[in-house]
Amino acid sequence: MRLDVVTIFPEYLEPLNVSLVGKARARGQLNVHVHDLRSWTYDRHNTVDDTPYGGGPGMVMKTEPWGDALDSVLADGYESGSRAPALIVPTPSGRPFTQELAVELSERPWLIFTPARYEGIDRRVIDEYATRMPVYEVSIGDYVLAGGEAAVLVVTEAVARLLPGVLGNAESHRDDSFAPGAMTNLLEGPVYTKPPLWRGRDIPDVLLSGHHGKIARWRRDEALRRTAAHRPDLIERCEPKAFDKKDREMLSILGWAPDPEGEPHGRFWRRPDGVGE
Ligand code: 6GU
Repeated sequence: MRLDVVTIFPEYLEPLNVSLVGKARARGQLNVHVHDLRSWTYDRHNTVDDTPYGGGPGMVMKTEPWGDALDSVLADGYESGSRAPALIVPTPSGRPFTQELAVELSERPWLIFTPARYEGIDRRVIDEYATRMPVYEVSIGDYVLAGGEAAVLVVTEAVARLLPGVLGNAESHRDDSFAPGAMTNLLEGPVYTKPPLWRGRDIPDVLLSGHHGKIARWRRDEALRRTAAHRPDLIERCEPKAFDKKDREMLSILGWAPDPEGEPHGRFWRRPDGVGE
């Protein structure tokens, strides 16, 4: 996979040299090019922004540097044999970046990222390139960052670990929290390793029992407990048929019941306090 990033802060992308993404690059599984947007400015001040039409606070990134940068990146990529580029535009007004989208992006051969500072990029740039290639405007969460560079790091890491041969044991993406298409997406419960006693704290007995069935059940219960506490929306999204008898018992203890309106066995929703139990 080829990745291009065009930014006014190339140093911000230094983490792409480290850890999983850095190793994938070193192994030739990922071909990363970081470009300084200011290379495509021709005035004394290397201007990349200007005041917004219609007024308002902040500055807007100008069309010409982005247009020249993207034309040049595209020409270079095509010359070196890359094909089927997709443009990834990080923006708080984008669609949510999810594991499902990470999987989709990991199947593309060439991603071009356009992280912006200021109030964003002149809309005509995105509209122009959308006539030539798929454009994904993505947000990494419901908060506002000063720029899209951190989002590029997030998306790149989520995508890179899905590439064939990048993670040690390639079998296990299916079991990731948020693996797409699963009937249940539960958060992982707690994990433990040696020593068995640390500052007076021991390990849940079941994990030392060697009883694989009981261990799997305990892990499932802990996942349900944690998901109910931190992400009740994920419980509500689960297919009810994905819950076995023991799951239903645990959910009941946690204050959840099938929606009686839902036919025939509704999705689980949180019982109003004091009803049922
Ligand atoms: Cl992709 N960019 C910025 N600037 N803020 C964000 C974001 C992206 N995603 C969430 N907040």
